[in-house]
Amino acid sequence: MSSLPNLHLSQTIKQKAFALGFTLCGITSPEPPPHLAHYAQWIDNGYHAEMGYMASERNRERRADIQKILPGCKSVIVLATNYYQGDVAPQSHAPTGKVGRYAWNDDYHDVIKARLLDLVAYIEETLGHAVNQRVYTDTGPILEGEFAQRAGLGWLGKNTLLISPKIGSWVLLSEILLDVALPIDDPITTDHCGSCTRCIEACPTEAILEDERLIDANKCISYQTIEQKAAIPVDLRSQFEDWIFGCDICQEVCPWNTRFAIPTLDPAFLPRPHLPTPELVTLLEMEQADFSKAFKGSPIKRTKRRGMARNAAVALGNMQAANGFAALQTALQQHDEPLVRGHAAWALAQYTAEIETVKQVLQAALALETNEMVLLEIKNAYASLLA
Ligand code: B12
Ligand code: SF4
Ligand code: SF4
Repeated sequence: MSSLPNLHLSQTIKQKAFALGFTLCGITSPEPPPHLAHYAQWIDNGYHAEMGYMASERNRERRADIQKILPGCKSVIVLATNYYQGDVAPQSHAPTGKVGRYAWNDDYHDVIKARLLDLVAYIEETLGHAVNQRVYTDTGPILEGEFAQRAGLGWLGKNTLLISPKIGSWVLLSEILLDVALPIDDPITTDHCGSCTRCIEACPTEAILEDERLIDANKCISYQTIEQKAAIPVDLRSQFEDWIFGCDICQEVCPWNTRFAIPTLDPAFLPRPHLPTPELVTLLEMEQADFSKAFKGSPIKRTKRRGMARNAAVALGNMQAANGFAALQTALQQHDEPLVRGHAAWALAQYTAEIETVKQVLQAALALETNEMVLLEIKNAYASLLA
């Protein structure tokens, strides 16, 4: 089988990829990505926030040259998986938060990695020998968007995401680095964003830097609700609306999605019950055992119980949800995590219609609280009511 012409091999790899559930597949060379200067600028300006793994010397070198990941790499198979599920209405009358679409289902890292390994097994079977390879889906030191663009899957939009002219940007990227030379596909070199700036205008925190074509992660709701382990900066909280895990605004407004997104039929990407819009009070009050059970195998476990309770408190404050008030008051008095008590104080101060009650609640908490960080949050929340 090793005498198969490689053009035929690349076609059969693509057919197999589609059979395994991948939506798009292209092949590119392992040459360094051309926009490394943008990546360096992103790091140098601190736009990576606290994501130290994006800035380490070792990972910078590997992103600049994937031969450092797989010496002898001859081609890169780039795959995209459609996860668009169509619209899902909230399933509860209680106040609910919004979760980024990519996290409505089982953790895609597990789902896609298994499929990548199946594709590698197919390649080895077809060639009749083992290959040297690495598989990644958001898990490796690779500028995935650059390789996807070069493999002809789409272009990188002003929101910095890979947009396929066929189905838009609701896709997850993955790659197989291979020591087998394969014919490479033509890149998509046209910037189909044109004069559109909808994502930039819609981003509530102005995280999209138009001129640099980069995201400032410090300002991005996705970063703050998922990766941020400490307090969310006070000046950003009121702009999060009801987003509690990730953010899809810059994709929801993109005309390439409103026109071309196709709902997936892939069972692995269908939403878990109640996940697109979970109840905020439930999240705020969840004990560890319930959190672990509810989010087993879900991307949501990344933010941990305390991160999710923190995010739920912020969303309840932004909504000034009537039946959230008592839960926030209890959280301020009793939650075992100082992070959650502090954000509950901020959230209560957003209930401008209840200003006198909130003052009393905050004063009472001030008398009992011992944690320095929470005390500061309570004092700031109280001061904001006097302003
Ligand atoms: C770190 C990270 C984040 C950070 C920072 C995001 C960012 N844009 O930098 C945070 C936590 C904020 C984040 C959020 C999200 N992420 Co994220 N994230 C990543 C990760 C791990 C690295 C991204 C990166 O390298 N950033 C560094 C900067 C410098 O890169 P960049 O913004 O892409 O900029 C490049 C281009 O703009 C390019 N460039 C500039 N000018 C030009 C011109 C041309 C012509 C070209 C080709 C390139 C180019 O230069 C830069 C260097 O290559 C990737 C996985 C990976 N390994 O690539 C996933 C990834 C980008 N994320 C993904 C997703 C789904 C999301 C969210 C939608 C999740 C959510 N719902 O909340 C949001 C979207 C936010 C957004 N608009 O970017 C997907 C995107 C899929 C797609 N369609 O592109 C990826 C690819 C993961 C995956 N395997 O599918 N993410
Ligand atoms: S994910 Fe949300 S906060 Fe981040 S850049 Fe897009 S619209 Fe802005
Ligand atoms: S909203 Fe407009 S500018 Fe933003 S990524 Fe989509 S097409 Fe490009």
